[in-house]
Amino acid sequence: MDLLVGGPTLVSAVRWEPTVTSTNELVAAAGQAGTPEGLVVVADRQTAGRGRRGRSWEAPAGTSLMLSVLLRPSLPPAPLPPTSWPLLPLMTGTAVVEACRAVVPGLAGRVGLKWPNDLLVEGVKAAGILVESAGDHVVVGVGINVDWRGVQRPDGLLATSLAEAVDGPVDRWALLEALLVRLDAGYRLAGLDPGGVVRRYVPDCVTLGVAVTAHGAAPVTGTAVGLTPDGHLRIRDEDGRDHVVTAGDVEHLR
Ligand code: BT5
Repeated sequence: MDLLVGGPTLVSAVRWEPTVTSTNELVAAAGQAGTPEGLVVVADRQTAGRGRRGRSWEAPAGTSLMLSVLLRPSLPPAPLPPTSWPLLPLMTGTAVVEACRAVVPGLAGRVGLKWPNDLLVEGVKAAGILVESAGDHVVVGVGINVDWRGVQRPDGLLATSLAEAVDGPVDRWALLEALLVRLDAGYRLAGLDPGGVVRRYVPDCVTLGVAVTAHGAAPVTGTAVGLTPDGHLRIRDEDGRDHVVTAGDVEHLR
């Protein structure tokens, strides 16, 4: 189903699909084929949903909001040089947390972002973000567990959903609209003021001030003390030395 929307200016078309392999895969293919910026693909079910670093994203059919947006950040009206593209996951995280709070008021004060961009509700993951780029396009993928009440969840998965958190229904389509509006605004602001992406992200980042281990080639343990202007995580070890972590997985130790 294709429909045009007149609201957010970033969005050129929203395509809703019952089942796809991965919305990121579809939108990346559209990006390769020269589709203009602003295509949004939303799916009810993914058979090969992707997480970061080759991991998978799993969600029972019809219970989640799973979408990908095609961006061409080097083109006007929101020119964002490739050096600033790493800010896009943080910008997306801010849009996700703000949209969740706006549509589900009961979440206020209980949601936050684990660096770089997992949405946690009281410490448990409820949404993930996967930003992938190739050539001159970027695919922003978002998966939000909307209502998993009474639903058989994937084996062994520690996850929650927005509806479980507030013990009440959550409108998926209101959440989609709220998210697209905020992605649009965040993207435009990122083009105008890349430094503002990190400033807007910091208040929602629950990793800051926490004892963490960053798992990478050389694991680093210490306290997450801040972010660099590029959005990288600064960890201070027990000897008072600062380490800058640019990517990878961070474990909250308490
Ligand atoms: C992410 O990866 O969190 C990025 C997830 C992005 C998913 C969206 S859905 C729409 C778009 N199309 C795609 O194909 N992907 C994007 P990562 O940080 O690597 O987390 C993956 C890990 O989270 C998995 O290894 C599981 O442990 C866990 N996980 C998988 N599904 C989950 C879910 N629904 N809720 C919470 N945790 C989940």
